[in-house]
Amino acid sequence: MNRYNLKWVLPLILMIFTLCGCTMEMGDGLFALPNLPTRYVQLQDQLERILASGAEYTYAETGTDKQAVQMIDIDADGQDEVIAFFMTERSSFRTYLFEYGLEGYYEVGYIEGYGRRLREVSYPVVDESGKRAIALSWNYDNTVNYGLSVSGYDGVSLHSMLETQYTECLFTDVDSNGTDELFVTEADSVTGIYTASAYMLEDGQYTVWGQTKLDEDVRGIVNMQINTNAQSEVLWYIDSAALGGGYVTDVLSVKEELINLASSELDDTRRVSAIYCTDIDNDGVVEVPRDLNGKFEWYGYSTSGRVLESVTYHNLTDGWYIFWPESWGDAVQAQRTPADGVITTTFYVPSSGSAMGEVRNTLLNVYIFSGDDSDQHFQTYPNVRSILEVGNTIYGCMIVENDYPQYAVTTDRIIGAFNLMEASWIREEK
Ligand SMILES: [Ca+2]
Ligand SMILES: [Ca+2]
Ligand SMILES: [Ca+2]
Repeated sequence: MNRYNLKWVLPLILMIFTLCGCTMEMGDGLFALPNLPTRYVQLQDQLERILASGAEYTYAETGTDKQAVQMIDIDADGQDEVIAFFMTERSSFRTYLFEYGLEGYYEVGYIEGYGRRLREVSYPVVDESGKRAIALSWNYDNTVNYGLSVSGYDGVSLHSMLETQYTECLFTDVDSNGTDELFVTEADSVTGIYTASAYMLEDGQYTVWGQTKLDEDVRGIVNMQINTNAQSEVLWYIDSAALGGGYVTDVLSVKEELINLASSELDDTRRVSAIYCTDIDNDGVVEVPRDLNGKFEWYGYSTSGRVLESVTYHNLTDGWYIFWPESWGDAVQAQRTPADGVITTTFYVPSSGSAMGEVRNTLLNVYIFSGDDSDQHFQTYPNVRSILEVGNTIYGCMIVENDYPQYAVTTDRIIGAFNLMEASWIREEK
C-alpha cells in the first residue's frame, strides 16, 4: 500500500517547492511536479479549517496505520485519497475522507466515531478491482469488547458496511477471490460466553454467514489465526485463557458454516502452559498442542479427525524446545538442574530399584551457558558440542554413554531437533 505520513510530507513538499522556486522546467521528469504544491496547499487549507473549529488530530493506538493523516487509494482508481482522523471539540471522533478533483483535494464526508479512543485503522479489500473499505476500531472503557465500524467509498460518498463489537478481529481472503472476509470473536457482556462469527461480503455489506459459541471456559483470547490444512480446508484456530487457569483451543472449520472441531476432544486441548497453536514442523500447516507435562503432542486437525504430527519437549523456563526422538516414546524423562553459570537439562531413563550409579541411564544433556563468563564455562565442558550462540548465551549438548542402545540418538540429530521458542510464544496474556 502506498501511504505516507502527511504530517511530515506536507511541510517537506512545501519546503522543497519554496526552495526550488522557478527551477521546475529543469527536466521532463519533474514536469508534472508543479501541480503538487497547489493540491497539498488546498489539502492543508481543508485540514486547518477542521482544526480551526476546535478539533485536534488523533492517532490510532495500535496497528500499522497509526498516523493522523494517511494517503491510500480507497476506490482503486489510481489516485490516493487522504484520510484524516480528528477528535472534535465535543470529544467525538470524525474520520474525514478527501478526494482529489480538478481543483485539488475536497472533502467527501466524514465517519462519525464512538468509544473513548481510536484503537486501530485498517483497509480491507472489498472488491475484486482492489477497492478498499475503512475499518475503524474503537476502545471503550469498562467492557471487554471493542467497537468496529467498516465504511465503504464508491467514489462519490461514504456508506456504512458494518457496525459490530469484537474482542479479536481478522480481515483475510480465505476463499482467494480477491476480497477480504472478516472473522471476529465477541464476548457476551452478561454471560461472558464467547461467540465466533464469520462475515462475507454480500451486496456491498459485511454479512454474517457463520456463527458458533466457543468453549464455555474461554475467558480471553490470546492467539488467533486462520490457516489451510493439508486437505485444503480452511481452519480457524483460537487459543484462549480458560476459566480456572490454563489454556484451551477451539478449532473451527470455515466452510458452509462454522463447526468446532475441537469441542468433542475439548479436554485434550486444556493445558497449563502458555503454548499456542503454531506450525511446529514448519510445513505451512498449523498444529494444535496437547500438554503432557512438559512434553507436547502436536495434532493436525481436519473435518475427518486429527492426526499426531510431532512430539516436543518444551523447556518453558529457558525458552527452548526439542523434537522428541520417536524411539524414546514414554520411556524417557527430562529434568532441569540450574547451577552457577550453567543450566543442565538431563534426558534419562527412570530406573526404579537400581542404586545410584548402578545403571548408566542418562542419555543426553542439554546445557545453557550464560553470563559474561559463558565462554569460559563452556570451555570447562570439553565434550559438549555447541548447538548455537545467541549474544553471550551458548546452547550445547552432549550424548552420554549409557546402557540403553535402543534409545540412541546422534549429536547431529539433536542439534537439528533443537529450537529456541519465538518471542510471540511467550507473549503476555491480554
Ligand atoms: Ca482513489
Ligand atoms: Ca475472499
Ligand atoms: Ca505444520
